[in-house]
Amino acid sequence: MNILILGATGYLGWVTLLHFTAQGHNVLGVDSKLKQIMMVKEGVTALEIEQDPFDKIQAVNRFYGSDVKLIENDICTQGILKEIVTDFKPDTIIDFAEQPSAPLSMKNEHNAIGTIANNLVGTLRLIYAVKEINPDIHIIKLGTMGEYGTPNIDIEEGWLDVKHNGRTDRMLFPKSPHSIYHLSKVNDSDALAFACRVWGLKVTDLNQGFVYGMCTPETEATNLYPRFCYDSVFGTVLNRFLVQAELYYPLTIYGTGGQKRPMININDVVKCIQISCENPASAGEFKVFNQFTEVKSISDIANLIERVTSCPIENIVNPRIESEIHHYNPSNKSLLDLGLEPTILSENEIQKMTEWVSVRSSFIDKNIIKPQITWE
Ligand code: USQ
Repeated sequence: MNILILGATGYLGWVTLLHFTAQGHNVLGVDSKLKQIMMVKEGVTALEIEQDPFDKIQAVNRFYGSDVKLIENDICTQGILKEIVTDFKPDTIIDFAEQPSAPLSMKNEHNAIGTIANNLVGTLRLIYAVKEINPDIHIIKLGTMGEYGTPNIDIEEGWLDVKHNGRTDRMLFPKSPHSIYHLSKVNDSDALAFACRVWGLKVTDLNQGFVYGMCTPETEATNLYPRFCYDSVFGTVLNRFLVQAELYYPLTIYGTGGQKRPMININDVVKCIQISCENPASAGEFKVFNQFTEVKSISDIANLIERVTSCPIENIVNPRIESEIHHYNPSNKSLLDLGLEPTILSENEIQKMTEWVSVRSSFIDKNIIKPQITWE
């Protein structure tokens, strides 16, 4: 297959690029370097020195004997994506190319508007490129479980059967995001569902839980790992805790830690994307998979890490506005039915990840751990 990956040098784009390259697919990556630019602006670094992405791609091609190419450009710019899609002729486009941080989106008006604009414009460029050049292309879009928020009913996969005044319909599941970033993903989903409904595009929207880890068979084989963020702006909670444990910095539970979140190991992300590629949506279908493997409260996660590392825990004032006591029962049946075998967060898995972090401990910057951005 010809697979086009947007946001190819990011945390998830990178492992996806490696995975499909290892399988012998024809892969093209596009990345605007937005994340690196935002990290510099926020004064944060990842857990390794940022390698030049073109050098990393060369290393991939040497390792696999492949011919992966990387284009450094912004898909939000008019015409760019149409040109790429015309030349490369993808069968599938996997889109990770977004501003990914909830805290950054809540920092101020400028960042809120920047997040909504960047994410929605990129999605619209993608929709128009596919619609005008080849509507048969399967779009796989990375969405988030955070689109649903924490409703007081069980969360279905994208759609809800509704009975109202004696009539029934199948409607998009109501969304209640708790950050501008998550709201931007709701906008993306709405735009993509519209494109399926009105123009017959084929879309799979992957509503993903927070991701943790760094190891996939391909990152280990090539020793080419994704960018691993642990700061309070771009790091996801479990990755942050792993680095905090290395420092013996009390694990920063926001609030009581009673908030329950869906989560997924990075290795399972790659498996889910593969399953989605192999089971494309049909023309006009807006398919939604809830992409997570486990649900845990933040306290449960911290307690597990404390057991393995003996790092203490601290409940700090929650910088976010979110429920800390709530019902949470989302379905993830579709991917399991299609053969996903979940990696479970075990003490062994934590041990293995902390060893990976430990080797890179000289890169840790203690000053970027404490949250600075609040939802107020
Ligand atoms: N949290 C802590 N301590 C920390 C960091 C976070 O208790 O040091 C808590 C937060 O309050 C939140 C939860 O952990 O309740 C998750 O926070 P996060 O920063 O790991 O994730 P979040 O900003 O909610 O969003 C992330 C990714 C996003 C992904 C989403 C899935 O940035 O791309 O889609 O996780 S979901 O959690 O379902 O929204």
